Amino acid sequence: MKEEVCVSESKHVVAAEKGDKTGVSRRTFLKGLGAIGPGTIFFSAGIARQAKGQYGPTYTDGLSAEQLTAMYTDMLKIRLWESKIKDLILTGGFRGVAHLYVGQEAIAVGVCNALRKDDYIASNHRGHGHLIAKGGDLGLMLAEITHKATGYCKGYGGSLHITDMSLGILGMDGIVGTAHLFGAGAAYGIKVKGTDQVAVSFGGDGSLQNSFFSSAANAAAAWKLPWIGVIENNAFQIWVRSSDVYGIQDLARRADGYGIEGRVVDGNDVLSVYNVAKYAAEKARAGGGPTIIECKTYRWYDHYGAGGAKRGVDGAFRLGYRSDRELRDWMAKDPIPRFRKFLVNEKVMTEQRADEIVAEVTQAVEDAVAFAKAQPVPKPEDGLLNVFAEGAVPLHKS
Ligand SMILES: Cc1ncc(C[n+]2csc(CCOP(=O)(O)OP(=O)(O)O)c2C)c(N)n1
Ligand SMILES: [Mg+2]
Repeated sequence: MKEEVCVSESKHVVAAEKGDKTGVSRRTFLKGLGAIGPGTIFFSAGIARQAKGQYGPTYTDGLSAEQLTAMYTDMLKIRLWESKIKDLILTGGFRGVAHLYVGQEAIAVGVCNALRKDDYIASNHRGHGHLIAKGGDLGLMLAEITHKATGYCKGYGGSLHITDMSLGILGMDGIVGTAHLFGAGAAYGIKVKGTDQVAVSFGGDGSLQNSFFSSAANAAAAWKLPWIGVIENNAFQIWVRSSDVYGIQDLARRADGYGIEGRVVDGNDVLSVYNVAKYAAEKARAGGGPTIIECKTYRWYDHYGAGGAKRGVDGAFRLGYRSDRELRDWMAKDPIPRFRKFLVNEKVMTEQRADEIVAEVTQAVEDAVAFAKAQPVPKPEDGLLNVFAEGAVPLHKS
């Protein structure tokens, strides 16, 4: 199966490079892409030429050089912003908690770039990356995480509960699996409204373990909802290895039992993730129902916080439940330099431009930190603000 898919892809690329749009249809091709397993490198020069507008629609479906560069920038934003949080935690005085997303950036950026601004995402406890990729503001997010009064949720939510409805961000949630319910629920709302939006939920490999996921998947299948369930298989549920608690290797196979199409993709390859998400979103908009996408990846830090990490150094080592060698092997598959190399090789951007982007994002992160530090903390007397609805009819007449 995997080999067949690769063959049809290369045929398609050759056809596209010749300007021939009659080869493998885009939909068939994208369907095939989703079936390729981790570690497969799909792309060739065709994508860059397409990005420069030399060819008609191919598998990038009009991703411009600007969009590709923006995707690279967003991945860096997640990496540098979260690395800064890790350093702040280690420095002491960081008032908050963080489940770091570092290592998984290609998933959030690949999926969110396949969406429209008015599409919804529902996120989980490891959700900073999802929010940044959907357009979340670095300063407001950091203010919220450090419980400042001007943060996204006025400091009441913290890291696990950031929402921005103007960006279609339905919220993060610390209860494992609930994002799938929120996503499928939003998809039901879309169906009732009759719009062509889609709703995506992000969950880890552990998010398949409870009834939130099964209720969401079952309803989405039965009612053909425009729902995309993204499973970020980062190999662990806290410190429990995923392969120790599942009898199947590809969690996307769970989709079969609900009558949903399941796809497995290399979660460290942003363009592979993008293409599968784009396919799933187009299918959902056209009334084709849900898709479950499993993205194979690895988290670089501990379950939460900065245990095993050092200031200015990537990754958390000597954690006891995983070997340093395993982490180093995954760090060698770092999605960001991999994408940078691709973009430079394909002349989408120069090394110099790539360095400038690193400098710009570094500055943006410093600005976010300065902003968050300068913000006031909530006043104790405001503790009950936003807890009870104001102007509601009283329960009891006095
Ligand atoms: C319903 C529920 N059960 C247990 C927990 C405790 N808990 C928090 S995160 C986590 C592991 C989640 O693993 P996974 O879904 O793979 O996400 P990851 O942390 O790897 O991104 C658990 C068990 C919880 N928050 N909610
Ligand atoms: Mg996990």
